[in-house]
Amino acid sequence: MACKRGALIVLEGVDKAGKTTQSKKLLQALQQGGRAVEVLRFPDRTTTIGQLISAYLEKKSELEDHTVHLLFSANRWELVPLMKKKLEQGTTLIVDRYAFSGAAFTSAKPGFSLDWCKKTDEGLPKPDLVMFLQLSPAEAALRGQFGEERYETNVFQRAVQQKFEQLIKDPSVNWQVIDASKSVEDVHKDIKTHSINAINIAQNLPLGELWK
Ligand code: ADP
Ligand code: FDM
Repeated sequence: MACKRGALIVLEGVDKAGKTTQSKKLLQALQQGGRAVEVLRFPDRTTTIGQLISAYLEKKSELEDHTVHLLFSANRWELVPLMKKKLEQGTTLIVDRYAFSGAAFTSAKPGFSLDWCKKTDEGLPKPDLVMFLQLSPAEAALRGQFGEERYETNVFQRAVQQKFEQLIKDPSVNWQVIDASKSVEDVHKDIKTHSINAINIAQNLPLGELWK
């Protein structure tokens, strides 16, 4: 019998919403349940393209805005063969940021339409579930100062939040909005429930293409 495919599960949200914390907890919970599962994060700073992005985010280099958008997108496309292989082998992938961050962050810059920003990611493996960790800027501020990286400012993060709110309205994507202001354990419970549901549904469905 052919092996059932893994699910593609994405966590999105503004800075400090808890994506990294929850990715790790979901990984552990699914592993404990005996499932094959791995975490990926974008940008993947380990590749050659990822190193260019990392230097830009750390303000060690300057890149033209369209150029860096294309690099973020290329950084996802270069991982697609590996992602497809793992999903086909039955491994569920938990992804910390994906094309939605790509579109939300670039379109928060002046002169970029959301449509243009989405184009470069059209056709990527479509997530079976995208959980948006919803947290107000005021609550995010209580979780500590912003770091030193590019984009880590209140003004920019608010603009990004508005772009995410537009993206969430797209019914072609299985969005679930998660109240990220709850305790780590309570947020985890919500995320785990949605994820197990998505894994059960995805195993009998072909992998889709995003925004196509
Ligand atoms: P992100 O990856 O979205 O930027 P992190 O998971 O790194 O967010 O969390 C940012 C900070 O907030 C960390 O210090 C983390 O311990 C804390 N944090 C995460 N989730 C919660 C929560 N539900 N309640 C309070 N603090 C949290
Ligand atoms: N980011 C992330 C983008 O601008 N575009 C993208 O496609 C992706 C995946 O890079 F500010 C931004 C979002 C964030 C930064 O930071 C990556 P973390 O701390 O590695 O998530």
